[in-house]
Amino acid sequence: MKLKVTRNILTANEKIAEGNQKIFADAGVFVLNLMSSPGAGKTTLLEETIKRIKDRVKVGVIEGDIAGEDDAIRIDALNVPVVQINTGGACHLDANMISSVLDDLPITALDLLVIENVGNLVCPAEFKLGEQMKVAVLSITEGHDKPLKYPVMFQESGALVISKIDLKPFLDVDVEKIRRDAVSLNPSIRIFEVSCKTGEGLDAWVAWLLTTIS
Ligand SMILES: Nc1nc2c(ncn2[C@@H]2O[C@H](COP(=O)(O)OP(=O)(O)O)[C@@H](O)[C@H]2O)c(=O)[nH]1
Ligand SMILES: [Mg+2]
Repeated sequence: MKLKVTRNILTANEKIAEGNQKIFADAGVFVLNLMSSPGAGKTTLLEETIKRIKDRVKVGVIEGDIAGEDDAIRIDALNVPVVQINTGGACHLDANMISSVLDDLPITALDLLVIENVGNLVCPAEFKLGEQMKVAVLSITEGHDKPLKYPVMFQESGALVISKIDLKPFLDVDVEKIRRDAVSLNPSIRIFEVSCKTGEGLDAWVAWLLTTIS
């Protein structure tokens, strides 16, 4: 019975996600769903990415958090349109939450809409929002065992950003294993190693992003 209920929820979500997808396609905006566990560096990556592309690409952001407006305030400081969703307890965004804020963004004027999902390595990957692509961020402080322990996010994502590589000297982490396991789960996944602290790897990530959304 519980399984059936879960399936019904996912089916209902998918219908709304299809509606969102059509709105995004009609508006000509590329939508990216950014996912990771809390603190992996999603907002920092988004800030550094926006700084590098905002002269060339019109970017908008939807921030998802259980509570608080901190991330929206950080993005607002970069002068790009941003809406904060507070899920009030839910550990992921769903398509209905996205649908309900679309009127608050200038969708037709945007080239790229990034949705920063609620920090969680499990649930966000299971709920389609109407995005064209999911991107997973995994910081090396989380350990190299995470792709195989939490496979769905890595299977669903078009790209994996391995973040905080400036911390490598301080950790016993096998970054090659993260790469190997991510590819074993998803042979077509694109992998980037970045540090938002030193800027290492950001050029390659930004170049790929610009090509992907154009
Ligand atoms: N050393 C280091 N710290 C980082 C890096 N990226 C983010 N952080 C730090 O990680 C913490 C969480 O970052 P945040 O972007 O808020 O993560 P989010 O919860 O995934 O959005 C903050 O203290 C950031 O300064 C990085 O590349 N290197
Ligand atoms: Mg954040």
